[in-house]
Amino acid sequence: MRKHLFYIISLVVQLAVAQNQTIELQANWKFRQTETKQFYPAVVPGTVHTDLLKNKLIKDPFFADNEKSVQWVENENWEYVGTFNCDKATLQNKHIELNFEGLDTYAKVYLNEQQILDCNNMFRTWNVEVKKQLKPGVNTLRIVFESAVKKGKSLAAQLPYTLPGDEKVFTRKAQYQYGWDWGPRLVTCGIYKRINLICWNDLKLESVHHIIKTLNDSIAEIKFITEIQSDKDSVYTIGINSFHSLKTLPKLHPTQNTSIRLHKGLNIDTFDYVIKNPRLWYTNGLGGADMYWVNFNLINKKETTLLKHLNIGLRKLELVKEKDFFGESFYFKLNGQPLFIKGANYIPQDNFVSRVGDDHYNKLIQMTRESHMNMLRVWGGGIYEDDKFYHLCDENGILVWQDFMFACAMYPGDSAFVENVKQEVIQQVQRLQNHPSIALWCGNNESDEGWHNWGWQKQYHYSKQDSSKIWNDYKKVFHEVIPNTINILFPPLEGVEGGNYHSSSPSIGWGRKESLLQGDSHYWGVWWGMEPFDIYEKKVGRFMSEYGFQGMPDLNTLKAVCDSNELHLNSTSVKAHQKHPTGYQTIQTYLERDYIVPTDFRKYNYASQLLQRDGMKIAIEAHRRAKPYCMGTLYWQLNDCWPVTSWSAIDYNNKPKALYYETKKVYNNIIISVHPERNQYDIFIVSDKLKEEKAILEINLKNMKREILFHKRDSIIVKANSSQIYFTIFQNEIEKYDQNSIYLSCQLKDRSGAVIANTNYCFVKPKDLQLLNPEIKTKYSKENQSLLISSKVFVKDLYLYSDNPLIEFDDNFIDLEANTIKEIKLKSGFKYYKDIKHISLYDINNKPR
Ligand code: BMA
Repeated sequence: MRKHLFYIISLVVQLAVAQNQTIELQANWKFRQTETKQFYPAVVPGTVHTDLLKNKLIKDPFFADNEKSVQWVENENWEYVGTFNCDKATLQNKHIELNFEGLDTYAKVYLNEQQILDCNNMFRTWNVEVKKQLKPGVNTLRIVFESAVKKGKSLAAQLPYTLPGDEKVFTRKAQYQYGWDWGPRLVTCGIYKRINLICWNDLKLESVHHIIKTLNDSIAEIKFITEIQSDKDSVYTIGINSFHSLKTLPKLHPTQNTSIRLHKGLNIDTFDYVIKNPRLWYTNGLGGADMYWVNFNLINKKETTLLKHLNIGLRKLELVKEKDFFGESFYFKLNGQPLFIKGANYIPQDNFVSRVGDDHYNKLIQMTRESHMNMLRVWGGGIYEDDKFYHLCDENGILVWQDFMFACAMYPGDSAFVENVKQEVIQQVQRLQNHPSIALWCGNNESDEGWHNWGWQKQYHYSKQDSSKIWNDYKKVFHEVIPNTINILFPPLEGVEGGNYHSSSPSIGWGRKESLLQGDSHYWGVWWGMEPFDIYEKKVGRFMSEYGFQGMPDLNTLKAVCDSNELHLNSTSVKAHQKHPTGYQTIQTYLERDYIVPTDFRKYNYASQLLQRDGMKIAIEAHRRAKPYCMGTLYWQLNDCWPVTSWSAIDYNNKPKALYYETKKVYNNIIISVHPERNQYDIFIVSDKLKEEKAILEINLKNMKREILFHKRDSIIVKANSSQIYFTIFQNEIEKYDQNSIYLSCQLKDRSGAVIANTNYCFVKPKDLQLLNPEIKTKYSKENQSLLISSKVFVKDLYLYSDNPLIEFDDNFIDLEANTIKEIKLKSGFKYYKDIKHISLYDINNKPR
């Protein structure tokens, strides 16, 4: 049946070809540095750096410290020339447009030597009518990119003061390209997205967006708003139909036809559409992310032409900001129910985003789903992501907190800049608002916090007038232009509290106590403030949108960018792949607090990942336990844009770090969390489920040989959407034993005995644990493509690894209980199982070298 549906859709698409056609422009591209003679072949979409690399004109900027040697590229201007054929049939169309999905950034575009465009914003798309300039046969497109760094500097020089963020803030371009504390400085340029040729005759549907007017179990009333370009005054019939995307049996909802009168030019029309008994869209972990496929058809007697196809999800999402006893709440309600947010901050997947393909998006969003996240925050120093990203988030029930692309700086407020931002906002909001995943629009990352807390006024010697001008410019962009533009496009709905715009993240800087009482918080006392991990237990705000700690990437990822003799902490290459000014020292200081610090590089890498995991586990559990005071946790950061030691859970090659495996556990719908209080340990169970659950709680105090020193077993009911203490064990019970060689094992089981949640809690720091020699036994099961691992004693943090990067595990950095068998599946690379090796905490505590 599914196949059948695709036939219907593709038939409609074929008919559509007669009317409207969008074809990716296929041209032969070459490029050169302006004012030089030699052209080289180029790849579009692409960037100047990737083209220079392909032509062996620069070294790989990701390898060793090559980044330094390519800095000259940003100061040059670059020219791209593409030739393409245009046949007579194409030229017969009444309208032919060139559509540039993305040009980075200052670009003058010439078609057959006539200038057709002057672009200044990487985040906008550009459409030009080119029927007049096109000719039959060979046509030439020439695009000249001016150095964004030079242009930014010249704009900066026109102001009487320096803006924090320097030249980058004048250019609407991904800010991380200028270097970040996890990314290299690679200020690139180029045709980084597709160029399309759009041909049409009578009418063209420019955009469709929708507003859900009513939504309940029996009815969804939707208002579609269309923008249609018409070539003449005429009357048409538009038919809307939809399919529910049930995996097995798509259900067709009947077509609803409306007759409309179009005038020559741009027409804005609205269409009401009703779906009976709708299936609502829910986030990952709470039910299906049900979607509807909606078609807009042009109907005349002879044929039906598809004008537009879109996927929508039916959900009601509210951001609830309500004054309360403590301050002000900040949480989301999904379809009427408070929703605890679990996720991470997302940055671009590469410094050269044209290299990020469908497989990268698929893999990363799959990993996001598998780790039980229900939100990603697309951080403001990167890019508005590709459509593919949002489609995957829709389908997987991952909400998106979407920052506008401004970060950690102050921006100009002149009319040209503000108008440019306004056009960017219109385009991006229109492009993305249809996605059910879009939860929130946020003005910027940490600009408000920076202005109020980072001492810029002193650092840049601002006069009173400078200060008020800069702050007024800020307010113009983030308090007026952006929210007003969103409101015009999508007026807030009746019955939905709050808006879906938040001017800056965090609401208040982490140094101020109010930051934990209202709004969203970035807590950086750990890492930037060097505070111990335990402080996370106290510093819990209403919605924790950033906090984090660094860990090294998978060793194979580092090996791929370092010569083998460089694999040590003092090497140029390893240092080059750390962008925080005191990054390695900070890791070292925290390591010394909790671990015996290994000198062997692999063990150091392993320990750094454990350390990062420990910190995040403490933070996440504290946030979840504090529900409903705290209603969200997004750690910094999900991923990387190059191979680097950073705060990420998943490295540049999509290899999971210890933190990623922990996320799979600690973001589960139900978790057990042990919380030390003065003379006792409280056992919390946190549930994000919408229904209560009967379960059995088992608490066992064990020694390293799994002998049980204390035992408790209780039938309990885990309350829906709750955090509660279910048991307390007192210090005097623990003190009977040597605390270095015991651990508390807590398990929650369902009635059949299957484990729903479990955790092991140690009473001393990892460096003080007295572990026994594990003598690990491993069996390989060909049938299950898995490893069966066992040991006679408790094994802490067993890490399986291989020099072969093809091998991937479904779990790792695990605790192995004595005399039990743990099965670890190989997600890929099983045939190389013989290459698998392991280390565990024992190897660090007992053989530190
Ligand atoms: C956060 C982010 C980034 C930065 C990270 C780590 O505040 O917004 O600017 O990379 O801290 O320092």
